[in-house]
Amino acid sequence: MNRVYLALGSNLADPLHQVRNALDALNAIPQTQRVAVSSFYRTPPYGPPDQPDYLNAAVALDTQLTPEALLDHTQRIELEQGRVRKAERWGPRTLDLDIMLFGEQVLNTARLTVPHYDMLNRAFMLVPLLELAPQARLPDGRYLADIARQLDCSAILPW
Ligand code: PH2
Ligand code: MG
Ligand code: MG
Repeated sequence: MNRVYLALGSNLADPLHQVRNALDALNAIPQTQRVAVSSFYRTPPYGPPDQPDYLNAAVALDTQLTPEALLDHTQRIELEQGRVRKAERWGPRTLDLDIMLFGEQVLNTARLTVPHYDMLNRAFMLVPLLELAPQARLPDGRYLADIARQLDCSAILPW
């Protein structure tokens, strides 16, 4: 069994509806229990500025699935909720489900980089995760709270 932290993001097609649907869908993943859900945050876009603000949140799961099997489910849920992959980097999306941490595992495969490759630069990922797990650490032992302290978290507001 591994404790997993997912980042949820949405800035199209009624983000609150998207995230609520996603939480229901996450509940139905086999061999997986949803342990906790963070508050919902309103965050300015990181990347191209000409897009709506995001709803961001974090979810803790306990799973017996492999990382790839869990990724199959999160990608299926993204597609079921109308996700269309576009060329634009960091562009708007109906639903983004990213694996931030998967137990203490470090993965660098064609499909998956864990810990999430850019989470240490993203207050919109760290603030919700730290709400669920203030003591959370990277596989190398560093505390995420220490990293978040270096970031500007002032634009991470309640939804
Ligand atoms: N996701 C992105 C790009 N930019 N900005 C915010 N505020 N929140 C996100 O979830 C986000 C983003 C690509 O995954
Ligand atoms: Mg993402
Ligand atoms: Mg993603």
